[in-house]
Amino acid sequence: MTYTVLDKSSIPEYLNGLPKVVEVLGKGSSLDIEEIGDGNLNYVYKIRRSDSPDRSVVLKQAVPYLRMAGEDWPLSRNRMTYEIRALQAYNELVPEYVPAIYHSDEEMSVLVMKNLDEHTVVRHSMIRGIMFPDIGHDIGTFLADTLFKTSALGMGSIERRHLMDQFTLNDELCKLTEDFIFTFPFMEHDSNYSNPVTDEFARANLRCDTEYKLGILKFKDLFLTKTDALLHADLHTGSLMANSDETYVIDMEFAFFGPFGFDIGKIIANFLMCYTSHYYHSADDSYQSWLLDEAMNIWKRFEARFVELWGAQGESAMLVEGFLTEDELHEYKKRFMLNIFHDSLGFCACSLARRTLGIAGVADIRDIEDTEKRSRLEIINLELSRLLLSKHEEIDTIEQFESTLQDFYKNVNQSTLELEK
Ligand code: ADP
Ligand code: SR1
Ligand code: MG
Repeated sequence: MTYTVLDKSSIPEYLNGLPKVVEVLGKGSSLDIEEIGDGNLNYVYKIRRSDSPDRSVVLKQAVPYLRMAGEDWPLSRNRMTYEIRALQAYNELVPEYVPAIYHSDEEMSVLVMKNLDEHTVVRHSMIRGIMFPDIGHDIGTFLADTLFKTSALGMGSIERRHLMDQFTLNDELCKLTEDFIFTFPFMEHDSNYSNPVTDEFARANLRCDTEYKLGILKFKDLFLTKTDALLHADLHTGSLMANSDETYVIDMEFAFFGPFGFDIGKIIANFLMCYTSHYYHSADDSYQSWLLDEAMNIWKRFEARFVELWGAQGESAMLVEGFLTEDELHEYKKRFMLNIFHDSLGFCACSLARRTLGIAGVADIRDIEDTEKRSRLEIINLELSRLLLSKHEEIDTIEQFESTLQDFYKNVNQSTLELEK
């Protein structure tokens, strides 16, 4: 079907022509359709059968511009092609963590998928102080399975290059990341968010700090050049929908082959920004303790599961029988995992700063109306970004990372924390 932008009036006819969707929704009844997109880029509709509301689907369509900026900011809609391909790949690799696909159409830039109505967007719930018992474990498993199984350790060379070929041209979204994560926030740029005291801090402490900027460039370089594994590439708490039993990952339109540490660092950064925001949102530190535990669990579970998958793997593009002795393999694994860990800390540092200074902030902090209180939290994010970027190669274990964070938060100036609600 030739591309047309769907809306509430054209969706019923479109869906009626799709047998797999008709299986879910049934035929004949009228449909209740609601646009629920709260993301930055696309339109998302929840569609229910009027006479049987438990029969429902979600339809997501990309439009040829950036939704958050409007039609004046063109952005190719082929981003949906990559979301479709990534969701198909994830449905093979980790079906328990992603919505099932009922229909996909690259021409129409449309995806019709399972409605995750019994789950909430984790970012919103975490701002409200909701705990998800298995979230760190689930994210860690998702990361290990998707990253290991699409890496040169988990696939043969030829098969892997064909998979990579399906994602190589997600060019515009990779460019958005290069600009909005690794460049504009670290210089004066019109697209940046502005809060006077935070701006002043960034000017005086980050944008003129050569070592900090060269550190950011190290990670931009990794992003531009490393092709370790298929990344989600926009893995933040707004890309997770969960309840107390299940965790789902959505919104993989940025998917491409990039460095292992990128997804890991970004999601941990989002837990840490939520931690910081709870100096404002919570009356005591109990929710912060839970957040810190779960952020650490992400890495712990990732590492254990990645090593487990590696142990069960036969030959791969990277390793063939007889090349390494047992001792050499042990040493190789140790260095390999340490490298991923260091890179994750560096990407975490980049993410903390970009969500603070750049166009796309996190609601956890950016939705706080009082600019002065918000600024105090923003500066905590920036201080932490500075600390982690400068120390990412010195922190070798998750225990050291945890104690670094505990010391950092202990030292945050007490007056900064006395945020009158
Ligand atoms: P964008 O690409 O524009 O960021 P998202 O994929 O993040 O869009 O979706 C926007 C919102 O739509 C999500 O925050 C969530 O509220 C809702 N949503 C997306 N996918 C589903 C789904 N499968 N089930 C239920 N709600 C969904
Ligand atoms: C213009 S940048 C928009 C941002 O929103 C997405 O969620 C990505 O994080 C991207 O960087
Ligand atoms: Mg998106």
